[in-house]
Amino acid sequence: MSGSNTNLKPKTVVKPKLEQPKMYKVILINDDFTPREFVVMVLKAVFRIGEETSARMMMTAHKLGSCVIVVCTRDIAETKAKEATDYGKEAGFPLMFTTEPEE
Ligand code: TYC
Repeated sequence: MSGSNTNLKPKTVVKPKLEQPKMYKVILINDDFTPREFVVMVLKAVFRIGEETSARMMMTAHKLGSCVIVVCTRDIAETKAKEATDYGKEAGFPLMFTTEPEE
């Protein structure tokens, strides 16, 4: 009889796993020439970080050599790092921001 052997068991549902995009750190590198206030200004302007946090991040880089500023997608990290580095370059300072993949 037609339909008598219809399999009513639900098929295994394969839920596709959405891959999380790899995240990248934007890192502020210390140097001996860029004025502290200039570094703080760049952090505020490019990364929209408040005065106090910017000052704290600048001092971390100043004392330890570097400081992670943000973690975001590769595209945004590279764009922001270039924009911030260019700010320094235009003003004649060796201010440097780099990017690296998060562990
Ligand atoms: N070290 C610089 C100075 O003493 C200030 C500075 C801090 C520069 C952090 C870069 O990422 C930096 N003028």
